[in-house]
Amino acid sequence: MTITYADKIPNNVDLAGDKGLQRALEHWQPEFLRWWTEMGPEGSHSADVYLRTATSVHPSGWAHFDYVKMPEYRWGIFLSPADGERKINFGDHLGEPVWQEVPGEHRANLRRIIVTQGDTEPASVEQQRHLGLTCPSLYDLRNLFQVNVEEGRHLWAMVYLLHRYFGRDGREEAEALLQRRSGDRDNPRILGAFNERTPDWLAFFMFTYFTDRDGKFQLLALAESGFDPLARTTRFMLMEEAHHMYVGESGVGRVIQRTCEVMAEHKTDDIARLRALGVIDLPTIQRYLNFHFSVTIDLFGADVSSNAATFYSSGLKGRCAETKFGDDHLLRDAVYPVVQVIDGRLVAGEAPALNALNEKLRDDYIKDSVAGVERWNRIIQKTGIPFELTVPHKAFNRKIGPLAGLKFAPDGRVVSDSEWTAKQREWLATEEDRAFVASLMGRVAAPGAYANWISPPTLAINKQPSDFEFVRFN
Ligand code: BYC
Ligand code: FE
Ligand code: FE
Repeated sequence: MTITYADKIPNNVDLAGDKGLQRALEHWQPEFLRWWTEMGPEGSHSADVYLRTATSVHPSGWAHFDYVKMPEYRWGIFLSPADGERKINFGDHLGEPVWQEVPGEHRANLRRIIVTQGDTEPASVEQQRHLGLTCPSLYDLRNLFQVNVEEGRHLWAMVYLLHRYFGRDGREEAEALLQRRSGDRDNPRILGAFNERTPDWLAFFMFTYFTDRDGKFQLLALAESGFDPLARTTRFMLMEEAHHMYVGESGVGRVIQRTCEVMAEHKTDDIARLRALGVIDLPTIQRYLNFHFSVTIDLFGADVSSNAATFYSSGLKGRCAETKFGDDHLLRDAVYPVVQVIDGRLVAGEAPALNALNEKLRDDYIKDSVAGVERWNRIIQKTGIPFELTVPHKAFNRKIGPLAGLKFAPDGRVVSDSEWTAKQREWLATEEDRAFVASLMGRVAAPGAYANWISPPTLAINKQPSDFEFVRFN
């Protein structure tokens, strides 16, 4: 299970033992680097960045920290250790040994899941590529770059599976992953949220809090897969994912902290005044939150989905923490609550649990998201400011599933088109909000200095002081 760093492509899958595969991946590697040079973080290529690199796949001590030029980052293929006894824990193949090769009858679905997962990784790097130019500190810049290189590695993780297990069409899909572009009209990324812009740092922190958390839950579901190489690769990805969500949660928390300090100091909640003082008012933070939350919960797919049922029954994608459920793991007779719209009203309904697995995962996700928002509220409470952030109702601003196209307030009330038009500006970040936030985004790149709109961090990276030179420009 040790990682071979002597190879051109670092790995713990004995790549050297499969010359054909090694050659194919070594052919893809320069294409990946071309993509990174063109679409990776702008203006970053010659900087030395204090990054962590995986040195072992074991939960303890897998990271090594050092200065790296990002194009020289050792992207590689790391799978969590195999468990020789592992059985399929759900669906029609329940109790059978996990698959080490792709079962023919599930090949197309498996490839589609891997491609969809893989597509989000470079998409997020593309979405974030301009942010380095407006970093609020070297600490934050380094965190952005860390997230970016690891999303690049997540792409490698999926490309390995495509090359190793899907032959020629896998190689073609791996190439297409470098050709689609976030937001491109002709060749966009596959899922909606990955074609939105991430134009400023508040959007970045919201994205890593909310959207990387979709990554966590999808990866948890794939970590249950009966296709063992997918389960093992997603298990290792989850270890990297934790840091991405931390960047988001602490980032938004520091923005809130700073705003509340200025509110308390100047005894004001006047938005114009706070904006003039150079901090982001809490209602604007709420509108950003509403946007990122609603766009992200769309990523779980339709509430009732025959695809989801098929993925589960065929053993490809489980529930988050599948083995913790005390039920039959077949779900043939079970039901699950879903919301329905009847005569323009939201009504509690029910669907076969097998078909409602997207909704189940979305609900798991919502619970996890709400917990962090509560932690943000505690930051506000501690400063004595009477304001509470809330997570909108899951019907709000949906574009996928039966709620799409209907109009709901953040509290879940059905609203008329005219009320939506009148209130939308209170509910979702407006062009004006975004222009204001953009106006704060100057570049702060001296060690130990922080932009006025964000508090310094409270936790160190690898025990380094907060005025550490996390990025050295050359
Ligand atoms: N946008 O039956 P349904 C991450 C399509 S994030 C556009 O409900 P299904 C990361 C759908 O494809 C984790 N289209 O779909 C985070 C289908 O199309 P067709 C990413 C959408 O298949 C931050 C149709 O609508 N991983 O890692 O049950 C930074 C019917 O829908 C969307 C995964 O997603 C959408 N939002 O569910 C970096 C895991 N939603 O067949 C990285 C793999 C649905 O009609 N993916 N559609 O043409 C899956 O498991 C499933 O594809 C989904 C969709 C859960 C996403
Ligand atoms: Fe990722
Ligand atoms: Fe991530």
